[in-house]
Amino acid sequence: MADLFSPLTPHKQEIAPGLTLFKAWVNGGEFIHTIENILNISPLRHMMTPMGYASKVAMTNCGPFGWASNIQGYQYLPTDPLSGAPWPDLPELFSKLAQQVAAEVGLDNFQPDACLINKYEIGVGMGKHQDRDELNFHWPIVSLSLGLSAVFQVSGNQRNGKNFNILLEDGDVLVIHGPARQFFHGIRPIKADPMQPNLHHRYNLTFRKAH
Ligand code: MD3
Ligand code: FE
Repeated sequence: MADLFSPLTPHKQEIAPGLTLFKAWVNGGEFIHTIENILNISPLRHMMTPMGYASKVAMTNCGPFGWASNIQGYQYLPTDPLSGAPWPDLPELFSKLAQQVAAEVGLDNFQPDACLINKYEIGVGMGKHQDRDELNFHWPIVSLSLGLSAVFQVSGNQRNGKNFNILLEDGDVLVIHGPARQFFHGIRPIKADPMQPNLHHRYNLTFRKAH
């Protein structure tokens, strides 16, 4: 019998046209070692924003291109500004997941060339924004959530539109494409989970095609 303690069955849920949530799609633990290998090469850092303050979310990248922010603005770069070396390779574990879930929403041949890794400590969120630094909005953004849960807020094509809240839990994958691709979205400050006192943060991986 299903009870509160049974793991959730993986399932696909269309929240809105272009916004598809894949609940409990992966075993989050299987990704952590791979992420740690990346962080040893390109460590997490608090990037400066064009507004002149350090971002509260810690970030790094892997893949041919990495998203970077500084006082000048945002851009995709082929090398890590901290080392001058190329970003760590995009692991096959990541690119296969991104390609498989994109195919589930009818987008064949999605080959991400950028993976942004965001780390949220408790109390940290991300303000409302659009993702528009990529060349071709035909391609989706595939997001993987790991660790602590987050409340993701999306308000359609207007920053101040009506908010829709979506819970993103460990192992959930969200695919954003088509009419949702330029939706405004943000992350509410992360809360500790009294049921999982050993969890202290959340990771989010976004797979993108920058070029
Ligand atoms: C909906 N990251 O890195 S991922 C980002 O959880 C970002 O770290 C959040 O927003 C995070 O830019 C949310 C899910 C996501 C990503 C891009 C979207 C949802 C989106 C673009 C349009 C609409
Ligand atoms: Fe975003």
